[in-house]
Amino acid sequence: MEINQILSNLEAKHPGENEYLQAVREVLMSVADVYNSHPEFEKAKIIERMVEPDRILTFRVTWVDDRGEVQTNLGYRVQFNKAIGPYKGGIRFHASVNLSILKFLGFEQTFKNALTTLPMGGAKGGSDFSPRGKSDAEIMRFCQAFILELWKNLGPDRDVPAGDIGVGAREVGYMYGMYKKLVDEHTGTFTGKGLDFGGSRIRPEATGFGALYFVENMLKLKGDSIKDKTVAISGFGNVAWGAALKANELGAKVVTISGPDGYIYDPDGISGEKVDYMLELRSSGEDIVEPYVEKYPGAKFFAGKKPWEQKVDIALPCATQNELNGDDAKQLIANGVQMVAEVSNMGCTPEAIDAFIESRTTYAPGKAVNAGGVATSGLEMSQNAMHMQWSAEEVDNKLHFIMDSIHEQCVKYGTEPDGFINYMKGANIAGFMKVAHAMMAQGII
Ligand code: 2IT
Repeated sequence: MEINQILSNLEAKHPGENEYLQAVREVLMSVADVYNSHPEFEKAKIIERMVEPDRILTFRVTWVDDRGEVQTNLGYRVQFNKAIGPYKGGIRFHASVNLSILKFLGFEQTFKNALTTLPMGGAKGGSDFSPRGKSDAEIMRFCQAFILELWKNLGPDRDVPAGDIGVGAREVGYMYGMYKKLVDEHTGTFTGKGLDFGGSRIRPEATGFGALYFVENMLKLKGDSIKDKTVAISGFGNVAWGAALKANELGAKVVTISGPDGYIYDPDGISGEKVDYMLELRSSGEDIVEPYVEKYPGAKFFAGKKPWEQKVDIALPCATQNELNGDDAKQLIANGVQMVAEVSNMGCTPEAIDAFIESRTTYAPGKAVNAGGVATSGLEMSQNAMHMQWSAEEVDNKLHFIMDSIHEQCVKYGTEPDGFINYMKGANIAGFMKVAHAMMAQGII
């Protein structure tokens, strides 16, 4: 069947699931030529099978808040594809969470995990529970209630969750604690655990570190380096923090971070204790960045705006899906941006990606750039299975090697006749080919 026909059938079947349809469209358009040159894929209906999750779990999560009121949220786990390994992917707690968002994330995760070189299938889960303003005790009760429903479907060789937006070490600790109480086995079925109970060194930093290793690779190929480049980062969570740390370490100057309330522009650079302060801002639980300017008066706060209006060399969206749109892209291009690397999942809208590719601005998608996070989760699984804990240096070296390899795969499949590297196409084709070959080898199941 024609790719366009598959897409319109999917739109008819899942109306209104915009994020999911957006993610699927991007991958299918990228792989259309390759797909059409492999009639055996079409015969086995590889695409029709790949775009639907293996299984979707939906459940009610009821818990009691600090005032004694009963609260009910929705919980989900989308087990998308296990052709190359056990289901693997994060859990998101955010008011915006719905099935479309988790299906897009699970779909992306499948290809991202394929790119990591490690044997992991794709999944994503979460809840519309908002951690904003919740007490520690409320977060714990919610995490426990969530796992009481989900635990039966998890396991070290079955489905291994981790963090995502709204889920960090604290939430993973509470979820893993309840999981372990129920199964009575210490098999490390979550990643992003605390260092004292099976967590991996460098996992908190890994998404940001990996992203900067990827950016270094892109610059190196252009005969350039990141030293003295100005960098705009959005977000101020775990991913933005790791990216800011590594960007500074490599000699770049980070000038922005952002939150739902607006963005901070700090012309002196966000480095040293200012990067540590991001963690403090985050742990306040208020989800705002404005207090930064009270602490560091040399910086400016722009209420309700996004950092993409600043003139920078490199833009790193690190917040959430579709956070950089066509107008933002045009503004960045007009200001002479040299490179845009998505660290958030699907951070750019299709219009933004088109604008970058048309103007031959180097752009790389989240599934390649941010894969260091889940790759290090894979390394945590290996350490748990071996009952070992590696040094930070050992994990970091492996992460670096994996990011170099992902970059290589993108260049292999994404180099266009004029020499421009279409990283989106490269990442999509490389990920697709691996999953498709694994599915072909395992028969019609
Ligand atoms: O989007 C992602 O890759 C993550 N949230 C991390 C997933 C993981 O299993 O570490």
